[in-house]
Amino acid sequence: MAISGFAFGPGALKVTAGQNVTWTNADDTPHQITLADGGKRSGVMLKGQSAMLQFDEAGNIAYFCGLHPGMKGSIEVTARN
Ligand SMILES: [Cu+2]
Repeated sequence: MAISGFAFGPGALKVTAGQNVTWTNADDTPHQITLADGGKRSGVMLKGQSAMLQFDEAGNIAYFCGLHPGMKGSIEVTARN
């Protein structure tokens, strides 16, 4: 996943339960992934840095940037077969 221009790309992502998602910050400004349900947050990513979160349970995950709450994204986690 890219973070560029104060946006997550792609804004909506589908993964299978158990998968990791990695974000890499291309902006000069730091960003941080914060799950909207309050469960997990990443470290702050400076330019060029990455952060990874693992999603073990199926469901729709909404997240935002902890430093810029107007930056929003979502991940659809589907159950493993
Ligand atoms: Cu941000």
